[in-house]
Order: sequence, then structure tokens, then C-alpha cells
Amino acid sequence: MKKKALIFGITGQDGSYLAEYLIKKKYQVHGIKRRTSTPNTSRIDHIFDSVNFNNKDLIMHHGDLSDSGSLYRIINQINPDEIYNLAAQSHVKISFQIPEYTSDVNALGPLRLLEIIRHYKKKKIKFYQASSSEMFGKSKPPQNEKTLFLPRSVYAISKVFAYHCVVHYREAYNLHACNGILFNHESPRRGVNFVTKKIVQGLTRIKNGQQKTLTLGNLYARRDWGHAKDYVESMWKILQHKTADDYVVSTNTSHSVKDFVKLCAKKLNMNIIWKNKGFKEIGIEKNTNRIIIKIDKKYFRETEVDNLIGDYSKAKNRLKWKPRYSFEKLVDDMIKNEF
Ligand code: NAP
Ligand code: G4F
Repeated sequence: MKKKALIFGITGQDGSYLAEYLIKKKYQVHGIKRRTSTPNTSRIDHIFDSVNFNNKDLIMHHGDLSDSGSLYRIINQINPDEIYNLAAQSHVKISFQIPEYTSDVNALGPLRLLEIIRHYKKKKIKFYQASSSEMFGKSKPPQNEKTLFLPRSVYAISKVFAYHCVVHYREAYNLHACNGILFNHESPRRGVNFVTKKIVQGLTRIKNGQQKTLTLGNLYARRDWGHAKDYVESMWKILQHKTADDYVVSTNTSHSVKDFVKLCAKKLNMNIIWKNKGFKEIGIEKNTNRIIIKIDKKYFRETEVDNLIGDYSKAKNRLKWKPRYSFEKLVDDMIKNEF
């Protein structure tokens, strides 16, 4: 009999890659879709029959992390072996605008799932929680599993709450519950309001004459960027280990937002000359002498996470996991998809 995996957040970047990965591993995959006024399944339409709402490998259900009844009904109906909770209000900047909603979904959502699993009688369900490097916040890099959480946004605070719930339910009720503390990971399927996708899409459009300027926020924040395809493999590996535990998943390198812009521009044969400082900083394209990069303070956060570099030694040693995509290969893959 096929193992059953239930993915919350299947319509998102990671959920879509994880669904593909688990289908290849011969799982029967179940996914949760929240109600939307227009279809939100574009990332999984190639593996999902949207007319019949399922196919034999991928079965979709309507549900919402803020609705306990739907979570209980779905888990009981499916009787899954593994649950991956990737669902979240995942945008850090937006969590400054909708803090209560962010907390409800990101903090109470996983708590609701853990409570249902705790009382579940049919089998021992393995649970994966999408924790985040944002939890480290102000802690100096490199960050590992022992680094102090010093969160800088309600998004990060909500993830810290969920992280501790996972550890608590593991210790108090012997649940096989694990945290993957994933550093930033991107792909062609990344949401358009995250900085990497915004840069790749913006510069490609400028190159093609479809857009004049790309307006960004803090160019000097540094992130440890990996590829989502590599990172979903770590999620599965985390749940297969006989001992439930928490793991950092990262590349152990960091680049600034400006580095990302420069590399992307170089790959598109655009030569940028930088002028001025602070909010007045601009990027001018040498060939056309036009300003193509501008800064707007509306894209800055009230509190920023300056530098993230993950030390993934534990995942490497125990799970035999390591990233395959370099920073450069990631940028190549994202650009390729724009043409
Ligand atoms: P994403 O593309 O924004 O996907 C989020 C998913 O959650 C979507 O499927 C979304 O559904 C769903 N969702 C949102 N609110 C929901 C609710 N109330 N009930 C049910 N589903 C809901 O995010 P991602 O980049 O794939 O990230 C996956 C998870 O990893 C998130 O929890 C994120 O916080 C975490 N994480 C991400 C990164 C990263 O760099 N990507 C790093 C560390 C941790 P819709 O499609 O309907 O919006
Ligand atoms: O792409 P971002 O919005 O990602 P951020 O805030 O690091 O969060 C992502 O990674 C987390 C893991 O550490 C996840 F938990 C979270 O769910 C999400 O996937 O911003 C990256 C950096 C920030 O420092 C931001 O200030 O880019 C800077 N930035 C500069 N200009 C911008 C922009 N960010 C966005 N979104 N848009 C800009 O125009």
C-alpha cells in the first residue's frame, strides 16, 4: 500500500515541489487548498486534474489552517502517515500590516494540527513544521540549531511560537514532530513580491523593453539563498530519520540583495553603474544611460534582519543532505524561466 502524505500549503512554492517529489517517491499525496475567488493552483496544475479535483496520485481537499473543524475532518478522512505543514502567511513585510492574521495562521495553525495529531488514535503520524531562519533575527551569523532566536517581525515571532510547540509536543506527548529551520530558498515558482523573483522578473522586463525601472528597498541585507527543489528533499529526509529532531537547512553562504541584482544583470548582459547613497542610490544601465534601479523607503522594514548564513552541518552529517544548486545556478534557473 502507498504511503499517504498530507501537504498544507501545496499551492505554494515549496508545496508544489514537495508534491512532485513525493509523487516520484510513490506516495499518495493529499493537498489542502483554501477557498479563493480565482484559481490558485497554477503551481500544481501540471500534476493536478482541476476538473475532477484529483487524480490518483494527488487528491485535493478544501481546508484552512484557521478552521480547526476542517483540519480535523481532513486528517480523519485521509489517515495520513506524514503531514507537512508548509502553509503560512509567508511574507515578512506584510506581517507588519496584518500581525493578528499572521499569528493566527502561522502560530495557532500548527498548534491546531499538533492538537489533532496528539489525540489521533488510528496511527502515529509524522509531522513536519516549516520553521524559518527569520527566527534568528538579530543573532549574528553563522546560525545553527543552537543559535538564540531574536525575532524581528510578527512573522518571525509566530514561527518561533510554532517551533516551540513542535518541540513541546515531541517532549510532552512523544509525537514524531520535527522542525526544518530553512533559510531563504527561491525558484522560478517564487511569489512575485519576494525580492529574488522581483529582481529577476523586473530586470528581464527592462531588458525586453516592457518595464522602465525596478524599485527596491534595502540593498544591503544579506541572505543565504538556496533552491527550493533542494530544500523539499530535506523535508522528506527530516521525517525519515528514526529520531524526531530539528535541522537547519541552508547553503552556508550569504549574498546581499545588491549582489543578487548585479549577478542577474550580468547574466542578462546589462552593465549597471551605481551612484549615490541611501534612499538616493540609483543603478544606471551603461549602454542606454538610463536609470533602471531606484530605492523607495516603502520597501524597507521597520526592523530588518541584516545577515543570515546557515550552518547546515547537522543535516549534512545525520541526513546526508547537501544543497546541489549554487547561488549562480539558482539565478540561472530563475532567469531561464522568464523567457
Ligand atoms: P508560499 O509560496 O507563500 O506558500 C504558502 C502556502 O500557504 C500557499 O499554498 C498558501 O495558499 C498557503 N496558505 C496561506 N494561508 C493559509 C491558510 N490560512 N490555510 C491554508 N493554507 C494557507 O510559501 P513558501 O515559500 O512555499 O514557503 C513554505 C513554508 O515555508 C511557509 O510556511 C514559509 O513561511 C516557510 N519558509 C519559507 C522559506 C522560503 O525561503 N521560501 C524559508 C523558511 C520558511 P495560497 O496559494 O492560497 O496563498
Ligand atoms: O525576499 P524577501 O521578502 O524574503 P525574507 O524577508 O528574507 O523572507 C523569506 O525568507 C524567510 C527565511 O529567512 C522565510 F521565512 C519567509 O517566509 C520568506 O520566504 O526579502 C529578502 C530581503 C529583505 O532583507 C528585504 O528587506 O530583501 C530585502 N528587500 C529589498 N528590497 C526586499 C525588497 N524584499 C522585498 N520583498 N521586496 C523588495 O522590494
